[in-house]
Amino acid sequence: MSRFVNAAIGQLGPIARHETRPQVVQRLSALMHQAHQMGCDLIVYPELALTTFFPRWYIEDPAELDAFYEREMPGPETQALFDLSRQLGIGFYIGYGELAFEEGRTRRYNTSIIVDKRGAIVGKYRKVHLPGHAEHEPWRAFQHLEKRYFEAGKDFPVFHAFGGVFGMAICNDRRWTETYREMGVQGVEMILIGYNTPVHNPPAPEHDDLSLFHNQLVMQAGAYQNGTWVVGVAKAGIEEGVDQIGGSCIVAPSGEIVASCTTKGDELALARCDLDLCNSFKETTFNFDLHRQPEAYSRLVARKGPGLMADGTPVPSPSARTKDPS
Ligand code: CDT
Repeated sequence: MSRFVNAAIGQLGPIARHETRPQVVQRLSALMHQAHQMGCDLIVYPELALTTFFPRWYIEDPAELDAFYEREMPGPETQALFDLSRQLGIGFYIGYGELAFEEGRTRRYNTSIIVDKRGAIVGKYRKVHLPGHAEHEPWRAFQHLEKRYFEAGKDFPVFHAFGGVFGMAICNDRRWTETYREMGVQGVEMILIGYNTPVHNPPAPEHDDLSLFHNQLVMQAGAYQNGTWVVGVAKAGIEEGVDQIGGSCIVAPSGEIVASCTTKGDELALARCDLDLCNSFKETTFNFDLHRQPEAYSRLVARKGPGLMADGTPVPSPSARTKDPS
């Protein structure tokens, strides 16, 4: 049996700070038209795909900050993309800054949605792993203020869409084993991930040369270890002076990359993804019901970090560790 989903990567090049939603929606629409012409069921866009990656700035004026968020989805400036989706019969994933009013106050999330071929939202996800920092750190070449500008999401739901089980993650989430496993135990067959990843990470410049390697490493491992497709999509190129990686790709449940972008601009890449390719992984090596041992994993949810060692003593922080003189 085969269940094919023709999936397109809708990679974006940079979005300047002055670019408007209608301008961006036009670029997204051009990619959607191309994907439709290529017979795609689904196009995947990046994280925060409607604006520049604004957490790189410390913004003090609340009105200026709020302008980067969507109050409704679809809203007046994004409705055209939903209309095109319905007209062409193609679904999409997109990331955006969400401004919500919940439990008596305004909340901000780094959010993504899956939209089906009729232009209807079938799933929403709020980024769980928010990287960076909450306070202004002027020593950095640029800020990464996601911890200031967003609240963390609380779970990794999966959704029935495109004839299979779909999940979502956003950028930094893709580096965490737990992201994939949480959806893996819900039977996920395709995980859609948008990202904005600067080549340079100010606290760890020694990782800069490895940024593309790490991008592939985590998505390939996540796909294989959970027997799922993974579609990773960048906003790439030099955006407001910050160089962001490309490396958008589609990873099969085998862990193999089957399609990838080659530029750092607006670019389409596609693959014919058979969701039933997940089966042999989910039924053999990663048959969770047969082989997982949750009773041995209790620390995973009981604590955040190293905590105590088996003998009850605290684990020293990495930088406090000294070599045993013996
Ligand atoms: N957008 C986002 O989550 N970016 C982070 C940069 C962190 S620096 C390693 C990422 O994990 O790609």
